[in-house]
Amino acid sequence: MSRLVVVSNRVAPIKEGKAVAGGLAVGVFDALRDSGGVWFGWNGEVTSQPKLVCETVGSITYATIGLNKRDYDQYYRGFSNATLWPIFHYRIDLARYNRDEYEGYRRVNRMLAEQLKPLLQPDDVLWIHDYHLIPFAEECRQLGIRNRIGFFLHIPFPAPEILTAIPPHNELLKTFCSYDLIGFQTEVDRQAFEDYIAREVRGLIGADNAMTAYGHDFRAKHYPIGVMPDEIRKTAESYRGRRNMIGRRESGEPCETIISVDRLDYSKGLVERFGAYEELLDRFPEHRRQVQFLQIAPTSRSDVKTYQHIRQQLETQAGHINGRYADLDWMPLHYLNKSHERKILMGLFRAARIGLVTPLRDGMNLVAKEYVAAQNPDDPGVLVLSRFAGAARELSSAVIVNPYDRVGMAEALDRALRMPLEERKDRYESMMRVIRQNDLAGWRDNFLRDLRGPASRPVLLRQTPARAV
Ligand code: GDG
Repeated sequence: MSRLVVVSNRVAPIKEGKAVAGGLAVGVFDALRDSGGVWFGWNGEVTSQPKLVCETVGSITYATIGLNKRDYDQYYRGFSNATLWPIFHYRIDLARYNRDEYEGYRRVNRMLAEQLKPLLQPDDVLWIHDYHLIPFAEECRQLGIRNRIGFFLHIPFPAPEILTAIPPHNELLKTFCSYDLIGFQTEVDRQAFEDYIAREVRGLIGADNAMTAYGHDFRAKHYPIGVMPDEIRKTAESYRGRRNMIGRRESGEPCETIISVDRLDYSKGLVERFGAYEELLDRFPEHRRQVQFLQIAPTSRSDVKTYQHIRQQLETQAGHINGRYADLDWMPLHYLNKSHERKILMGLFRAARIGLVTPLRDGMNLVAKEYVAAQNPDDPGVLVLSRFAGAARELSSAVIVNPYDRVGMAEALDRALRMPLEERKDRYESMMRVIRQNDLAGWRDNFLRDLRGPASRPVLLRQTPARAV
């Protein structure tokens, strides 16, 4: 089997024999170990003199490099996280566009491709991850790299009307079409991409996910990312930590727990969620003192301005809810900005009666799948899930909510808190069937099988006339 070369914005620091952290790292790690290969990307450091460092552990070489301050500001904080992230999450209102930052984004992609080139062998297969690296294949082609290159987008792909708000959208999408295979989380995302290719570029849409645009033949398909349900269940079962931290009031009397775990990000809908919880306590007084809400939200991208703003907003809201409802022995809302060990999270998921996952937009949302996989099959909790999470396409047996509907979310929480055991079990079993079917290994193997398979030969099915501008 040909070697695999994985390129992602950040490379997870992995040492042999040690547990690896998140879902993506585990999925990619197993594929790299099986075929041998290279994991290449930014080491997370900002330094004046970046230097490529290669470290080989077993069959995997970790090749990492720092970024200088200008590259970090323009490529990472700028175009990636202040333009692409908000626009791909439908938040044009939070996006800014700066031409220098876009130039920086292109420059860093070129620099990364140049650094990777000497490490490549002729039959290596390259798998590039996420929105930071959209032009990466184009830069590789410019350098004469002819290897098979695939890309997986972890975040949503927006409808063309939103995407075209990015001034160089055409140039950006042209570079996107240099990949041999483009993977999306859901069919909705793939369809949005196809709409752009058909309407804006007059590309050719063929059978079997094949497309031709800007003179390139490629395929675009959806591959929903999954989790490892058995590992999660074992971890959750074995967690014997401070179980009393949830499920009890100070007085020792039992109460139900609602849990949410998200990076502190405006796309995750935390402000709307806090509002819905307040509405629950307001509208359904019988739940007061009987329920507590645990929100774990480790900070992320704290040097991007919009992230500082949302943090202040949430602190005010949390203080307001606790000030209004807390009692001597009952704190309605526990809001923690710290990250926690994975085994603690899985144990908390299992102990919580409700998993509340309500992003305003999310590529997939692994927390939704992790919460379900961690449950006790004999007494499972209820997943309350936003219709705007990619996971809602598969987990249709969750209680599906619209995160913009504060009262509707409060009613859904009330319903979930009262849900009888039989209904909870039915919903859990139906969700587990999907979670097992589309697990993390399946996601990775399906993508790599298609990437290593025969090259795309598009058949013309439809070509849309050019739009009047
Ligand atoms: C992007 C897309 C897509 C969270 N807090 C802690 C912690 N986590 C873990 C969760 C979960 C992961 O981080 C978060 O994954 P999500 O999928 O929920 O969200 P993003 O970080 O935005 O990920 C998303 C994903 O890529 C994969 O394709 O699903 O749509 O936005 O695994 O459990 N882990 C630990 N401590 C924490 O405090 N250990």
